[in-house]
Order: sequence, then structure tokens, then C-alpha cells
Amino acid sequence: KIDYEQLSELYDKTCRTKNVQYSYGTAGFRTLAKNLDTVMFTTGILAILRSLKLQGQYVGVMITASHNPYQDNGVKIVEPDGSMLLATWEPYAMQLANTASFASNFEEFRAELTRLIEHEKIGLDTSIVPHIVVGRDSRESSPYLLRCLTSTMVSVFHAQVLDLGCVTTPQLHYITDLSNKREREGGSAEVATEQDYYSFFIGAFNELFSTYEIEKRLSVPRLFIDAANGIGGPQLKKLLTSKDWVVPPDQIEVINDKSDVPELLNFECGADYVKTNQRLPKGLSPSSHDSLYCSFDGDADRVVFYYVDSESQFHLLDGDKISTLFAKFLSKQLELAHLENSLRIGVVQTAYANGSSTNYIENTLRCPVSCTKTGVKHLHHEAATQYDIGIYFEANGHGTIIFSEKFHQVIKSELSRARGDMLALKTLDCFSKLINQTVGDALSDMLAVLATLAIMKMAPMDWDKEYTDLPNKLVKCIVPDRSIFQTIDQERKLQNPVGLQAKIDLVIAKYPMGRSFVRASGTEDAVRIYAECQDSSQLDQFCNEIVELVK
Ligand code: NG1
Ligand code: ZN
Repeated sequence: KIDYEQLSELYDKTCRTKNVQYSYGTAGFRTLAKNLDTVMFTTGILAILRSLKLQGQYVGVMITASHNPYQDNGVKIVEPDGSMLLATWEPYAMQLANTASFASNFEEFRAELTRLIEHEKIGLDTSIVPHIVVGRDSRESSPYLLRCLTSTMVSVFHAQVLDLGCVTTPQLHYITDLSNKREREGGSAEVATEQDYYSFFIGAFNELFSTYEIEKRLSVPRLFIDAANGIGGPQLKKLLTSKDWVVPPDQIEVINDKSDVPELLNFECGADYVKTNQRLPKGLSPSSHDSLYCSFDGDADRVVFYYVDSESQFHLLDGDKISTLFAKFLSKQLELAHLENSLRIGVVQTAYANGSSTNYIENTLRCPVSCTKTGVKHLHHEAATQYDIGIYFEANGHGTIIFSEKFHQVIKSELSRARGDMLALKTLDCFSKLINQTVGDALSDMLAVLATLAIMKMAPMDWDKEYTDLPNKLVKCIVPDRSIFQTIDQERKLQNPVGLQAKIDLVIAKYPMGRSFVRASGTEDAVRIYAECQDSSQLDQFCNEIVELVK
């Protein structure tokens, strides 16, 4: 039973940010931190309802604004299995938040809440205890917003709340999933912790190296990790100082690790900065051309790699390059294990993937490729439903690999029969553990890349030279109303404004290997224009011509 008197009191006290329009986008709610009190309050309640709906399972809530500037913050809900909030619940999140934001009194909010509870047939009189896992990134505004979020959880809903403190977004996803697995196993009932996360991934990394009986050293002399001055810094250090971590300390250096200086977060560093500007982040000067570099974003769910060649030329190894590296490696293992006809491997991309990468995967690796709309939930879904090994990465570095139930069964049975190429089978088995199965994870992806490079004895240059990116450009265009830009064909073609696509097609036809598409951003009030073509000297002109059509 809900104690409405208490709820009303907390509502008046907490919902201070009024008349703000909230929208639950691909990355949850995200805006200036000072405008988030109300939506934190309602998101806390929605997470409770989600848990009640799911028989009290742990539901995760993460407070983060990822790669956004330090003044921003945000919140998103995670399903019991570590995936993103069920799409049909996103409108509820918005209705509840916007009712609280625009309502003139508590009764209006109460009516909306009641409607939702009845619509979803959520039983409040039962003995179900809602379980919630909360985590936050390193932002200064987060502890306050956490109090807004959890204010009703214990007092009104008698929930059990597991507060992880400061963690990366993928850690929150992983621990939510693990908490439910532990509950299901009953018995031990030990609460899942951050330590479980480190042990699991370090364990898989070490097992992979042991399988090959190779020394636990990186294939590059030195790796520099740019932590974007976010939560990735301290979490990385916990991993690197863990007793099980055996890579020599002189091989890895963490930079931009000042997560305690708020305004440095994502400032001239991090994955988004490096990908967008195609240059080294603040704090790095090329030390040697055989070093490998990587950058996380502010909440460590994205990673991009890069290196500098002997002519001081910067080379980006982005999400597309990570996908292709994994596709090459895992296809080879499948072949060695003679499983290429029983297990289906595929790569999932968005329209932002470089055309060269798609061509390379299809024609050199001979591996199927799917294209989905922007937003990891679309990629994740395609990877999980179409393939036994579904590799997905957005060009910006967010992604992972999903291994199907069938994959695990086949590998287990082949291993138990101890026939065929045991090394390849063990590699596939270890690799499926090394990659975070719940969500894209900078830390786990990084370990998987390092292991792949070490096993394949590849230097950054070898990885890069598999294919050459077509020259490309991504620009933003501010328009009066971006909602008129409606797309079809996985966002690759415009349906509206009527006639615009035909004009775009005429421009594209003028440029050899030209490809361009226009879509409204889901996270910013802007239209994004992407263009690529063979000749870099024509790229600016190509892109400008499209921009002129859009303006
Ligand atoms: P929008 O703003 O819808 O283009 C951006 C990124 C996505 C994804 C989301 C969520 C690009 C071109 N778009 O989406 O890949 O990461 O933010 O954070 O990078
Ligand atoms: Zn992020």
C-alpha cells in the first residue's frame, strides 16, 4: 500500500524543477543538472513500479550524462537482465515526469500514478519487495540527484536499495544482472559487488592468455588510456591494482584521470572528443609510434583507439575498426573449430559506419552485415536476434558482442567431446566471457581488443591497414524544426520533406563512391549530415552542397 500522505510530502519537497519538458531519449533523461530534481523523483518511482511489475527483481538506475559537459546530468533505467528499459515503458517515464513537472498540485500527479498502476495491473497489496540497484558517475551534482531519486524508495515503497556509489554505466548494468542471477540461485544470496565485476573480467582475460600459453604482456610496448576525467579513471585503477591483474604495470598508463575536478570532465579529452576532432586528447603528446592509445567517455561505456605513425600522422581506430577486428578474429576461430556452418556470425552497424568497413566485412571477411537505426538498443536487438555471434558497434565506439544460447550449447558440447580444434573452442568460450553481455563497456571492450591483438600478434598499424576509411565528414545543422526530417530505410533516406531526397541523390551521383544521408538527432536539437566520398579534396564541397539543401 502506498502511504500517499508521505508521498505527497516528499513530492512537494523534492519536485522543485517545474515546467521543464522532459523526454526519455536513447540515453534516458538528459539535461542541465539543475533542472533534474523532478524527473529524478518520478524516475525513482517508475523504477520501483518496474520492479514490482517484475516480481520484485532488481531494476537498475544509473545517474550519468556520459560524454556531455560537466554541467549536465541524466538518469536511465536498466532492466533486470542488464538491458535498457523496455521501450513500452519509456512513454510512462515521460508521462510521470511531465505530469509532475507541469501539475499544479499533488492530486494531479497522484491521478497519473494511479492510472499507470492500473494500466499495468501492478499489485501493491502483495508481499513483493521491490529491489533497486543505483549507481552514479563522478559528476558533482550526482549525490544530490541520487537523494531526489531514492527519496521515496524506502519510506514509501519499503524497497531494498543496493547503492553501488560511483561506478561506470556498464558496471551498473552488469551488477544489476548479476544481482538477479544471485537471487535466483538463492542459497548464497551474497550481494553482488564491483569486486565481482573485476574478478569476472580479469578472470576471462587471464584464462584467454593461459589458453595460448603466452606471457601476459600486451602486444604493444605501451598503452595510454585517456579516462576523460570521468569515473573510468578510478575504476580502471581498481582493475589495474587488483591482485589478479598481471600485465606489467610499466605497460599501461592512465591519463586524464582527475575525476575529482568537476569541470575537467570530458573537456578536450575522452572518446567523443577524439572521434569528433580526430586528434590526440589533452594531456597526450605522441611518445613513440608503436604505442597504442585509447579514450573512454565520461561514464566508460564507449572506447576508441588510435595511434600516431612515424610521420606523426594520427590514425583513429574507431567502433568500425573494433567491429572488424573482432569479426576477423572470431570468424577465424569459428572456421578453425569447423563451426562456420552451425553458428552464424554477423556484424551490426548504423548508417554512420564508414562505407569501407562495410565493404571489407562483406567482401573480404565474407561476413553478413546488418544496418539498423542509430541508438544501441536497435543494434543490440539485431545482434541478439539475428546472430549466434552478433558483433555490434556504433562508429563512436559504443558496442559489444552478443553470444546466443545456441552458441553456448554448441561450444559446451564440442568441448565436452574433446574433439576438433580445442584451442579455437576454448578461445571462443573465453572470449564470450571477456565481453560484457549486457551493454557496450569501454573496460571490457578494451581488454578484448588487447587480448585479440596479443593473440594475433598485431601492432596498431596491422590492425589499421586491413582497410582504409573513406574520407568522411559529420556536421550538425540547426534548423527551425528538426521533426520534419523523417527517414526510412534505417535512416539512410529521407521521406520528408517531400522531394529533398531526390535532390540529395543528384548531388551524391556527382561524387565517386559518394554516400550521404540526413537525419534529425535524437539527443540534440539539430539535424546531422553525414557524407563520405573517395576523394578527400572533394569532401568539403560535397558536404556543403548537402548542407545547403537542408538549410
Ligand atoms: P543522435 O544525437 O541521435 O545522433 C548520438 C550518437 C549515437 C548514440 C546516441 C546516444 C552519433 C552520430 N550519434 O545520437 O551514436 O551514441 O547519441 O548517446 O554519434
Ligand atoms: Zn557514455
